[in-house]
Amino acid sequence: MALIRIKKPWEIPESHTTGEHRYLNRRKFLQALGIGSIGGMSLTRDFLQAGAFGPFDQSNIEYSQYDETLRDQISNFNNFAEFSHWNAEVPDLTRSLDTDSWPITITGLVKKPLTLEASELLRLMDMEERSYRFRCIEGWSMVLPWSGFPLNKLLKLVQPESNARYVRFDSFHNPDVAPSQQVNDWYTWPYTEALTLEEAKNELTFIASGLFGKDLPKAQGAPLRLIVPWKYATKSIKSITRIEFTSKRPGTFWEAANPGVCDFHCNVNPTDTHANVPQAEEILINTGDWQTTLPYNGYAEWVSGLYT
Ligand SMILES: Nc1nc2c(c(=O)[nH]1)N[C@H]1C(S)=C(S)[C@@H](COP(=O)(O)O)O[C@H]1N2
Ligand SMILES: [Mo]
Repeated sequence: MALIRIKKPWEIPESHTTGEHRYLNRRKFLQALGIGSIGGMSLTRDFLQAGAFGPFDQSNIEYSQYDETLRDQISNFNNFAEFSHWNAEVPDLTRSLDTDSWPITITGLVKKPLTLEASELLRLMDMEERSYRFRCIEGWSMVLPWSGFPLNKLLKLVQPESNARYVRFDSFHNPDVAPSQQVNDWYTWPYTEALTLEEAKNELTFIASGLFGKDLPKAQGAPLRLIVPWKYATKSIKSITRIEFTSKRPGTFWEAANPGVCDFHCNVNPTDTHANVPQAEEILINTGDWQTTLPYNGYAEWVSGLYT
């Protein structure tokens, strides 16, 4: 498939991209910066204690008490509730997820519903690479080079009906593979997210199949995930199995699990406080600098019109 490089006004210079090595070691970086013991860590801890991500064992977040080896393991750190609340465990646990054969259903209020393998869908699309800011509600951010295609291209393929107003995305439900789906019965599985149709059509809204020029790691949402750069990373649902066009607003995973985490839109907003975490600043993983969080994560010019 062709990889097209198109310069867009919202593009971030290459030099600002978070390096792969540094990205993979983001937890270690936070520790090296002293964040593991003082500022950011307590910020994270307060946040977690506020129950933002649901009930779990608090002892799991005391990274600093573990030895170097374990800290190295922690360096792979991904939020993936299906596998573990301990983000460090996620990369290992995702190994048993079979992403080779991955049917995706696109259904609901569309003229041309589709069910096909993720790999077949990718063959239908021209691939692009896009560096976007990625900002979690926990207060970390990075600039990551995703590859994939704009969701808008898929919309053109399936042709939403005139009464379609929302797009719902479901992740997988497979308790045999995902341990939290066996035990965390306070959650409603699958992890599900949604956008308005207008948000889905925005040129920034992206379906990613790769990162740093390689296939997405399983812990990162292989084979296909959503990337919505002006919203908190929570909205960027991983390992999509189903996309449904609806007339009524779908509920989302976090609205059901803990409404304090995010509202439906979950747009990056520096004036918000989410679950006791003020959102005015963020730590940039590759430099360790704190920087001011921008409205809509810096993409206001291209998306604020959606909300007027
Ligand atoms: N299916 C699924 N998608 C998900 C999540 C999840 O738990 N399950 N977590 C979200 C949250 S809160 C974040 S911060 C990002 C983390 O993405 P990363 O591991 O690629 O950094 O994925 C989002 N997508
Ligand atoms: Mo997150």
